[in-house]
Amino acid sequence: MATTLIKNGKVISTTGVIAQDVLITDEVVTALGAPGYFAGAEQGADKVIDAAGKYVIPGGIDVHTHMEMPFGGTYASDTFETGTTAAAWGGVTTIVDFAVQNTGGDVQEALASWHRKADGNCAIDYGFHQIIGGVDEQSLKSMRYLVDHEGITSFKLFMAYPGVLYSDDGQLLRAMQTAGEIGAMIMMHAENGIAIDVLVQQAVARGDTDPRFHSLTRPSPLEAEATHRAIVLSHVAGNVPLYIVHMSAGDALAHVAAARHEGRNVFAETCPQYLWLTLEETLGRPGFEGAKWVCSTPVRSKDHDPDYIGRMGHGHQADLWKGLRMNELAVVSTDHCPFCMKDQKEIGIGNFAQIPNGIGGVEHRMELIYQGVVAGELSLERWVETCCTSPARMFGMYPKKGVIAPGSDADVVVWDPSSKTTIGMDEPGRKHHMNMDYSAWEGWVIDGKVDTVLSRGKVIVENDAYVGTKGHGQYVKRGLSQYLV
Ligand code: DUC
Ligand code: ZN
Ligand code: ZN
Repeated sequence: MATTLIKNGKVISTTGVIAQDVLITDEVVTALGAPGYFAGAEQGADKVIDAAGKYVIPGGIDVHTHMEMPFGGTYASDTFETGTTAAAWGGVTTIVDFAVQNTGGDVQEALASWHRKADGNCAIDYGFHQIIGGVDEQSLKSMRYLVDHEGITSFKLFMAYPGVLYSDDGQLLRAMQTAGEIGAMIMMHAENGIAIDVLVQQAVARGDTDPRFHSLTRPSPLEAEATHRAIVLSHVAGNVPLYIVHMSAGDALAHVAAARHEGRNVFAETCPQYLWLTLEETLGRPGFEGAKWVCSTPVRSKDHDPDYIGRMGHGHQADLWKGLRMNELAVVSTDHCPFCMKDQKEIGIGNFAQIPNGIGGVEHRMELIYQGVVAGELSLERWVETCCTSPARMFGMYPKKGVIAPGSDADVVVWDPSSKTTIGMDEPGRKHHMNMDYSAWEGWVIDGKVDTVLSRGKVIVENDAYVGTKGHGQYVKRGLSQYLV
């Protein structure tokens, strides 16, 4: 029996910041006590972590990653080993990755192949959502099987990428009806892919091939329209739980806010790239450099689109931060889908439509959203809620994950608010552990730093070193969402 004591820290939960010591026995939290309460146990403890001046938070949970995903003619460059190790460096102790069924493929075989990629390779715990790339009798049957037997209770559908992962409205409705029968969550990539493909073809024909046209051919009204359509379909299917992924636009968010106001089971996530980055500063850089930030949904203009009448007279980012404060956006994930510039993003030189879509960020979410706390956009409690607790509740992992409480997995991060983190790889001292040849956040300086990370009671990051092991991470079978009335 191994005992770990974390003393003198301030424990942050969704409801407050409290000076408390945390006692861990083997893999679970066994008790929280007033400072000094466990002084008697300190002598016999196997490890004592002094968190004086630091915050103690539940391990981060990133519910949207794509390790080794085949996409855009190549593969996401992080393996489960490299990606989960980078996640650990960033204070993340659980990821939920997407197993992919392509059109015509078998769902259960797809899931088995994801298990093969992850099994024995992960530094931290992991679960899976299932992408349904082809809605038919067989895949609908498999959805039931996955809920009943595999601990997979959420299914992603695509309104974008016609001919690749796209489902039409009838297919979306059928999958939603099945989800309603089994209590599962539908996760939606909400962009009108049919209209986007027309705009892309027209732009390329005009010779508008620079990376910035990736965003300009996916205007926010087409995210808003798809979001609204998904909400209507989930309503018609019987108030089926719907979670819009990687929301980037204020006009799309307005539909989520309205549906939530009506009491529907509609939820959404956003990602750090939409909260902090703009089209002008990223995709709009000269030459091909903008390819680094090609992802979908796209990073948007600092102002609302020129022909969009801003609801509040400011840009998408302000709407998204406000949405996070108001719980219109419940979760921050990363949509971690890394590609190197060399040989991967470069596929799209001369044609933005060929650039593999994705940004790597699993390592930096906790840091970048903490920066929102420093900037006055969020409270400390809401930081923990959107990055740790709500992801666990939304996807059926609470209270095993997402909280520091007796009986919970001892997934804990000690966070140092008085240090700084400089993200990037171009200079010594900068932080970057993902398997990419660039950082989307090069040179960003964050007030705060991951100090120590424990995964199920085992220290995996301390003293600026990764001390975990490949294969420590276990598969997490998930229950139904705990966010429903
Ligand atoms: N968006 C991305 O940017 N990459 C992977 C899939 C997706 O929907
Ligand atoms: Zn998507
Ligand atoms: Zn994704």
